[in-house]
Amino acid sequence: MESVLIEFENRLNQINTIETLAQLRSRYLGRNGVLKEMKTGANLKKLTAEERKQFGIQFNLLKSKIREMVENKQQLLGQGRPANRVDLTLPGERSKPGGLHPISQVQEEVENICLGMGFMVLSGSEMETDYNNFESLNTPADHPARDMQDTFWLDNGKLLRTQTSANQVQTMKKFGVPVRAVFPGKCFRYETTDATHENTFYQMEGLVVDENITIASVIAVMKRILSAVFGRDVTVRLRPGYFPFVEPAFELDIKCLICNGDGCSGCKQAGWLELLPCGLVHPVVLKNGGVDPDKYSGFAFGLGLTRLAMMKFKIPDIRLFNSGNLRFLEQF
Ligand code: FA5
Repeated sequence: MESVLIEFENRLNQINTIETLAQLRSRYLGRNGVLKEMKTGANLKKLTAEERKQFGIQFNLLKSKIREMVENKQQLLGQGRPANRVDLTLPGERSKPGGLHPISQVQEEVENICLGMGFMVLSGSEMETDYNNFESLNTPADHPARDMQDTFWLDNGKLLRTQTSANQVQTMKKFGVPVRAVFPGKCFRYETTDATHENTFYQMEGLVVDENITIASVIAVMKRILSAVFGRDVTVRLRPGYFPFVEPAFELDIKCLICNGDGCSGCKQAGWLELLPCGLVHPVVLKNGGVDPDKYSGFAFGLGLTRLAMMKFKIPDIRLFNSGNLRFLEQF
């Protein structure tokens, strides 16, 4: 047995291609190879039972040694197991470039339009204090208007902001007046979802405080934003609204661009979609921001960015945006 191993080793040492290695392997381990011959050779019959047992043990050792040496040599020649092999004949793998989420695209577009009108673009915190989200906005704890926005309260006493208005007073305090800023961001409400309501959605707040600001100023800005986003004038309607932090308050609805006002699932058959409430900043809020309401006035609006993306891309169900559905997202 030892002589077989030595002879095999000598031959193996001379091998330097994978083809000749395969030939050597077959010569020793193949169906009619050296080892098979040893096992079935006539001499084996002459051995006693004990000698045959010893032969079997030695034979198996030899076989596994030869296998091991072949495998090592294979590795050495750069042709290891299939998993390690690089098959240059296979087609290449294409990497799919990612893209901006449709809401991010619309957000970026509106930010650029507002930057062009001289607004600063600010960001706020998604976790807010009760004071910033409600109290400072003329909405104390017992105010019924709190019921308009069901809130996710956190164990630490804070909340997930229900509206980007939470940044109004903070902005006035930080930058003083005159000030002209937009603050886009994610908002959260503990409410049942449907085709136009999500529990996590985006708004973009606009705030301008200066001398001689009137309701005409906010209407002009809102119209300018919408016609720039849609590349044409879109049909809107203004109706009285109510928010404790603006007076007077208005609701701006957009005529549904999916059904052109005929009624569809995207506007819940109304033909109109609530998009952009606004109003003149309440004197109490100006005071909370350290601003003199006798000298200054301001306007604020709360653009529903996710609903704007619905109208821009004609998406009939708001829930698709957060679905993580790649077949939906890959279209943008
Ligand atoms: C507010 O959140 C006020 N902070 C807006 C505001 C700002 C008023 C400044 C006056 C002055 P409202 O809850 O209506 O208001 O939300 C504003 C817009 O956000 C809605 O018109 C809508 O476009 C969007 N929105 C509100 N709730 C949801 C929701 N659950 N899912 C998707 N979009 C929503």
